Formats: sequence, structure tokens, C-alpha cells
Amino acid sequence: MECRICSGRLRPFADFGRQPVSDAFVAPGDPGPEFFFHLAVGVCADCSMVQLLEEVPREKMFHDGYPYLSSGSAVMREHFAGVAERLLATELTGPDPFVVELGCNDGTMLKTIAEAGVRHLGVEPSGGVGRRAAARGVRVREGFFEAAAAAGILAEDGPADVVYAANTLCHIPYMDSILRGVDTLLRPGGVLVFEDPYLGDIVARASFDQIYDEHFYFFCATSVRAMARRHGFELVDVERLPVHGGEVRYTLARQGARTPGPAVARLLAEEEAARLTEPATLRAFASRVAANRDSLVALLEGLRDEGARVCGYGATAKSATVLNYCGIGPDLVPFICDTTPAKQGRLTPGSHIPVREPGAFADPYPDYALLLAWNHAEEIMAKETAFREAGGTWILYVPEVHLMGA
Ligand code: JHZ
Ligand code: SAH
Ligand code: ZN
Repeated sequence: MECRICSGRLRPFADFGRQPVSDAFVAPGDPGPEFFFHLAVGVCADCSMVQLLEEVPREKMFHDGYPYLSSGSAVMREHFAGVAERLLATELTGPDPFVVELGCNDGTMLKTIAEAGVRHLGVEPSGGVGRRAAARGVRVREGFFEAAAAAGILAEDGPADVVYAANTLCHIPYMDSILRGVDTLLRPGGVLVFEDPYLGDIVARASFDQIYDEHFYFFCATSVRAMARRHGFELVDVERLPVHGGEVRYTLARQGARTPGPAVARLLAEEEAARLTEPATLRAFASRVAANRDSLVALLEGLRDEGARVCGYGATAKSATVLNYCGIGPDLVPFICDTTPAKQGRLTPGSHIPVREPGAFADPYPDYALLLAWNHAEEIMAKETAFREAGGTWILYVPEVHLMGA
């Protein structure tokens, strides 16, 4: 097995077995059979990049029916409004600036840019969510970003001041084509800004459900700096973010164009001190994950045997790994409530748990709710205070299995 970045040797460290496409919710009339792949992760002995060992064809994940909506969380809507304001104030200050977002989804970030009257383009292969962005006044190019697409955008719109991507770059195995495309598209002093789940947080919290088909790479400063340098870029800034269970925002500029800020050296030193990308650290992570799986299954089986009423909250992509790796089906979690229209009335991939509308949660409240959208815990618990007041208990499994009741 070869590293997708540098062709170095991959050392496998965790295996989640046979898994479905995480956002492929099964509709009642779907002909089947479902697509499965082998979900396992390794670390490159040469460049330290942590990555999946098997790649799912991109068209199986990102297509017209892709269900995830960035606007589904109030905290994320605020986060992306803040990102847009910041780009406008710091990077988009020249005459007639131009920003390109990769994976703009339903336009949650670019909407603010469009409202400011700034030239922009969202690149989005999933047609359904892209049309939602267009309906909000965002200019969208349907298709996958890659080197060829970059040349097309440059010809039509000229060079970009910023290429921005949230929760998208880590989804793209063909990074060589992406970084060549970014190099084509960016003006000489331009920057690539991207934010993705941080390996340091995944290891610290044992948040193994960040590992699923769409998340191909698990970035950290060490591996991103090496990746950037292969393409003539330098890592010039990093910023830790609290969203989605812990992310880092990386800023890449062309080598020599900007002096790296002090946060870069600090994070690199922290990663080295923690031995973050060493196989022993990653194998220890894998053992904690297996122990957490066993205690989650034991808890849910115990609750079923005592006749407690349980449901799931948030039919996340992440939950595909939890449910399929732990073998949790409708006997343990009879249904999951979720606000996403395209998930409701369907079954979770592989585990076949029915997804219902949010109203099903309180009708009546279950005794226990498995919080599969744990990254939105604060937002969800704040709006669902009545659940605990009614005697309900949340089940969380990050950083280990624990209960939050009245
Ligand atoms: P959420 C997706 O992951 C896929 P998921 C992707 N690979 C990625 O990286 C991240 O997004 C960015 C629902 N919900 O954000 C909505 C409620 O029902 O954790 C969503 O279906 N009630 C691109 O799917 C799900 O939960 C609520 O109050 O793991 C949350 O999904 C809230 C706040 C959410 O991402
Ligand atoms: N940026 C949003 C959406 C993340 S979902 C957020 O953070 O909430 C990931 C998005 O990346 C999906 O909408 C998917 O269609 C898109 N995507 C996948 N591969 C891509 C590629 N090669 N170029 C551009 N977008 C891509
Ligand atoms: Zn490598």
C-alpha cells in the first residue's frame, strides 16, 4: 500500500471492517444492493499523512442526491458567516477581488460574500446542494474541482485571491491534481485556506467516527506542511477551531511569498512532543476505540434487555462508522431523528435504522438518546432541555461512553 501523497510506505493502524457509503441513505424503493468497501487507516512512514487504505469512487459519494446540508446547524451558519467576514476583511481587500470555494455545498459561507457584492465562485459536484446555493444568489460551477477545472476557471474569471475549502480537501484523494489546480488558479500572492478535522483532536478524543469514506485524509500541521512543500507551497498559518469536534484551519501561500506565523512552529512542536503521527500513538488510539465500542454495545444491549426506550439523534455521516463497526441495528436503536429532508423516511446505510423527522423525538421522549451528532452537543442540548427535564438521558461515546441525565 502506497501513500496517496508521496508514494511512501503506509503502516495500517486501525480497521473498521466492511462499511457502506456513509451518506447513502436507503430509500424504500431502492433496488440495491448497497455498495460496501473496507474501511481501514494507515500512516505514511515518509510524509506522516494519515489516510484511508481504500478509496471509494467519488461519484458513489458526491452526486445529485448528496443529502448533507451545511446549513443544518445554527453554530455552523454563524461559523461560516464569520469565515466570510474575515476573508472580506483580510484577504479580499484589493481592487475587484475574487474568491473560489471548493465544496460550497448549499452556499452557507458564500452567501455572505455574494451579499457583499464580491466576485466569487463555488465549485460543487453535488448538484442538489449546489442548486440550493444558486437559489441563495451564489454563483456555482457544477463539477469536481481538479487541475483541469482550475484551468477552465482561470480562463473564464482570471486568477483568484483566495481558494477556500471547509471539510472538503480532506475528502479528496487526488491531492496532486488539486494542488496543481490551486497553483494554476491563485494569483502570485494568493492563499489557499482550508479547515478540516484535526488528527490531534481525533486521537485525543478517540473520535473514531471521523473515519468514514468521505474523510480520506486526517490532516495535522506535520503532514500538511510536507504536502504543501511538494507543490511549492508553504504552511504559513494554523488556527485551531472548536467546530465539528476539533478542526484546524491551514493557510498555504507560495514558498517565499509570506513568512510563517508563530502558530505554525508551536503546533508542529506540540505534535512532535505528543508523537502524534508515530505508529505506537496511533495503535494506542485504535485500542481505545475498540474498548469504547465494547462498552457502547454492552450499554445498549443492557438497555434493550431492561426494556428502555432508546433513539438516535442526528443521522450523521459519522454515525455510519459507529453503527456498522459496533453492529448496532434497529433492535438496539429503533429510529434516529434528523432535520435533513433528504435523510428522512430512509434507512441508515448498512445498519438499516429508520430516519424520522425531528418531531419524532418528543413523541413521546425516549428514556435514552444516543447523540450521534455529538459535535453539535452544545447546540442540541440547549434546544432540547425539555428532554432531560422529562427524565431523559443522553448517551455519548466521545471521548468515552458516558451518560448525561437530569
Ligand atoms: P454533522 C458531514 O458529516 C459530511 P456529518 C462531511 N463529510 C463532513 O465532513 C461534515 O458533514 C462537515 C442533523 N441535526 O454536521 C443534521 C439534527 O437533526 O455532524 C445532520 O444530518 N438536529 C461533509 O453528517 C446531522 O444532524 C440538529 O439540531 O457527520 C449533523 O451532521 C442539528 C444541529 C443537526 O456532519
Ligand atoms: N463546505 C461545506 C460542505 C462540506 S461537504 C461545509 O463545511 O459544511 C463536502 C462537499 O465537498 C460536498 O458538498 C461535496 O459535493 C464536495 N466535494 C467533493 N469533492 C469535491 C471536489 N473535488 N471539488 C469540489 N467539491 C467537492
Ligand atoms: Zn507519504
